[in-house]
Amino acid sequence: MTVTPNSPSPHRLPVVIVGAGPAGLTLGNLLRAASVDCVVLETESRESIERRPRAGVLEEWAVRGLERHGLADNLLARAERHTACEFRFDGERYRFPYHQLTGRHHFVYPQPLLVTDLVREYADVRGGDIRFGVRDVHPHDLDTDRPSVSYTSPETGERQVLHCEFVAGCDGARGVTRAALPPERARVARHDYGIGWLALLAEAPPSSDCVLFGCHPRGFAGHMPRSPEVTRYYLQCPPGDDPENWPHDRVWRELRTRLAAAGQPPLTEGALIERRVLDMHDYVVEPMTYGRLFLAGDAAHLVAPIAAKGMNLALHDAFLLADALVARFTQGDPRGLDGYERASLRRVWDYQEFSQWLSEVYHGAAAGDAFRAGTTAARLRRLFTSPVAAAAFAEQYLGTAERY
Ligand code: RFL
Repeated sequence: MTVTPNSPSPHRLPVVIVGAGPAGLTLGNLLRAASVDCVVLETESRESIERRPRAGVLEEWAVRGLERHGLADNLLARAERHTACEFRFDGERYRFPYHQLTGRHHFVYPQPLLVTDLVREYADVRGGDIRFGVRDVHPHDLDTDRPSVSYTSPETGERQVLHCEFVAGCDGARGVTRAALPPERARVARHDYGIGWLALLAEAPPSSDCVLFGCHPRGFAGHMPRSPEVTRYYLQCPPGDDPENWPHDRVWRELRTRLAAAGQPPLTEGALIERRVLDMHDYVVEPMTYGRLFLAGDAAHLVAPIAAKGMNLALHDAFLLADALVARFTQGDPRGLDGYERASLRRVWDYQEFSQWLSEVYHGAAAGDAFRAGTTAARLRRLFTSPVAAAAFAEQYLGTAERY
């Protein structure tokens, strides 16, 4: 397909995309490929979004979706395939071979690498217009058929206005587009877990070939390989805890205790290059659409990193919204846009429910409640004694249900 470059000063753009994370960049690439003109606005610099460490686990359907649109060449060449995860509890290890059960696997590819690939493809290969470092972004007139987005240019300090037909709000959990929903129309369904996770990145090779979940009376610990040099770890901690309370020695002592399993070699330690506390919570904003505004990704729904689902949901929205906008612009067909929210939220709520379920598995042993500790242990045992329970878990963990 021939792709024309964006015109230098488009009069009325089909789409303005606010935010250059996985959702906004995937949407931008798909629109460019279908010759639907758009501009992406991003508050950070290119270097900053290409370095921001976050997710790493991608589900197979999401990778296949990127591949179908020519966006997965590097990913397929470099990502690791994960075929199992391991629970550690009562001092033993229990390997859960999900590939053996389902024929499916996870891809592990750090989010900064995916973002780097998507920016390069959008800006350098497909000639897309992306404006970094913009400030004070505001959407306007969303409930009319002539919306616009204004921002302050970092080069000139002047206000610029982009007139458009649709606005895609892909600006993440701290963006501005969600706030454009009138409060009387918006409902934010929120769930607080009442726990914190100390999220760590260690300059250390993984200590196992797979993801490890330590379900320990002192609290949850997680081990997530990211690359041969870097490993993500998590430690359950009080919500709002200060990362300064977690010096190097304390971190590694807790990780060793909570991830201990008979006969296993000690963890490979390394310098901690990221240390931040996440207050674990989920939310879903409804409606996800308002007039000419369509929210996508974390702007619309956040799922705590318990089950590694957030980036996958951001990509799911981008695929749906791109298909819907392309159908609207190329065939005048509005049905995709009309059904966008419903199609997105079915998977979103399913993943939210799974995260809640899995949270109890991770955190129940440390709840300080003998009853919850007992039911958590039963949940864990069931995964390794009941093939039906194992199959159901694998389907949810991998996001492979036939219908949502
Ligand atoms: P993003 O990635 O937050 O991108 C939003 C972009 O919008 C910009 N922005 C604005 N731009 C213009 N105007 C404004 N007013 C703006 N305000 C903000 C931001 O600078 C940013 O560039 O949202 P998106 O695209 O919806 O993608 C969501 C994912 O990033 C997120 O769900 C995942 O990172 C969640 N997540 C994980 N998801 C997975 O699927 N698998 C994982 O393994 C996984 N691990 C994680 C995670 C999130 C984590 N944190 C930090 C909460 C691990 C962690 C530690």
